[in-house]
Parts: sequence; C-alpha cells; structure tokens
Amino acid sequence: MSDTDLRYTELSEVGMGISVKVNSTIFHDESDFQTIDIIDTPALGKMLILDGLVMTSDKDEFFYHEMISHIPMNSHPAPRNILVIGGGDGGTVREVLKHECVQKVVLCEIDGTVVECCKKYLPEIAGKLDDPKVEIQIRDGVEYISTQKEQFDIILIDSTDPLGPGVGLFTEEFYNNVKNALKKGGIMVAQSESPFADQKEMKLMYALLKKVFPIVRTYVGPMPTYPGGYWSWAFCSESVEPLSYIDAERVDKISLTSKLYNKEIHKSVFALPNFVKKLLEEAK
Ligand code: AG3
Repeated sequence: MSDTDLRYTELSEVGMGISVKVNSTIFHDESDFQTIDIIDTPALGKMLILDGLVMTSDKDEFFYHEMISHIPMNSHPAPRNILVIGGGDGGTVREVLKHECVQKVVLCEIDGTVVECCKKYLPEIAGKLDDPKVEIQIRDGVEYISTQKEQFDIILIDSTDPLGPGVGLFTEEFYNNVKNALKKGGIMVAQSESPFADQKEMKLMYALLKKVFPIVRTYVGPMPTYPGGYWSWAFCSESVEPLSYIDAERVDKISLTSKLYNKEIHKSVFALPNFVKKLLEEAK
C-alpha cells in the first residue's frame, strides 16, 4: 500500500477490523444524531458509515438484509403488517416487499438525513422506500413502539450497535413494548451483533430478551464487512418456534432472485457452533 492510498478503517477496541481503499467521499454530514458518511470504494461499491461504523455496502448488503427479513417472514403463514425499526438505508424494507402478501411496511427511523441520503446515493438499497405500501415515520423507535398495540405480524429491529442513537433499542422496556406491538403469532427479529467480536454485548442483549420473550432463538451467518465477519440475529416470539412452519411457496419464490437465501439456508442457520451455544447459555 502506498502512503497516498485513501482508506477507510473500522477497528474494534482490540484493534481488529476492516480496511478498504476509498475512491471518494460522496456525502458527509453531522446530523442531529450522528456522523453520516457515504463513500465509494473499489472493493465494495458505495458504503454507508454511521459514527465511523460500517452499516451497509452495495456488494455485501445482501448477506444481512436477506437474513434479517426472509427467515422471520417465511416463518409466518401470512405476514401482512410489518414494522422495521432503524434500517433507514431501506435494504430490509426492499426485501420485505418481495413478499406479495405484505400490505403495509412501516419504517421507523430516528434520522431523516439517513433516509434522504440513502435514497439519493444508494438507490439499489433504498430504491423501494417510495413504494406505496411503505409508511416512513421519522421518529425515535423507542417512543413509537410504546404507542403500538397488537399491530404487526413481524417486527424487525435493524439497529446500529448498542451505542449512540441505538442504545434505547437494547432495553427490557423496549423489548416489552415490541412484544405488545406484535399480533398473535407474531415474530420479532433483531440484529444481535457478532458472536465472535461482540460477546459482551451479545450476552447482555440475550439476558434481556430472555426476560421478555418465552421463545428466544439465535441464527447466524457470514457478514463480510461487520466485526468478526460473522453475525447473529435474535428470533423472538411468544408462540412461534423457528422451523415449526416454513412457507414453502414463498421460500421458492424468494429463492428465484435472492443471492444467499434458499430452503437449505433457512433450515441450516439455526445450527449453532458450540462456542455460540455456550455464550447464549451464559446470557442470564
Ligand atoms: N445494522 C447493523 C449494523 C451493525 C454494524 N456494526 C459495526 N459495523 N460495528 C445495519 C443496518 C443495515 N440496514
């Protein structure tokens, strides 16, 4: 690497992370909530960076957005009303809309600037935010969820790390309100950090989830640009066990255009390595 290389680097507390060459900075702003950057890179296309942390990139976003959405969506026989909290880049909403049974998707994002700049500069990810089925609420998800009772079939928590504007999305009170906002047979999936790089955060989060939901399960997958390259999602419900129902028709339909998701993946993501099982048992 030459000294003139412009690079973006995200490092963990212990100094491990990713580094990518940067062509240019496309957008930079200090919003009321965080620092927002969109950069263009040779390796990953455009990337959204919030407070210095990678949120998404053109090249690897599918690993995350297909996992957070299709696993719960296809575990429900008829998901019609969907809520996404966070996720202002629109990638999760785009995937959810691939299910024709969906009537309405509410996106509740605290930072309107994230939504606006993603619409403008990341059209492949944010391009469905103008769909007529989408209602965008620019407000704090913590406050919004406390006003919702038995409204949603699926709630997806597409948050940042438990830092900055995201902290309120990792509390017992918030999870209780999410549970109350779900209809009977509803499912919440929340991104739950890296089982390799964020073990402390993961344990805290699962300890809280277990206080609130009778069913708390975990699924895992690769995520090249996030800490450890390995990610997890919490699947929580009052009554639905993962894999107790899989909508075979929608699995096949989604699989026609998905890059990662298919029937075999759906069944395998709940298989956990021993070190992850141990970590989750220790979360109390
Ligand atoms: N939400 C999960 C971001 C966590 C990334 N953490 C990090 N880079 N340290 C992403 C939002 C995508 N819709």
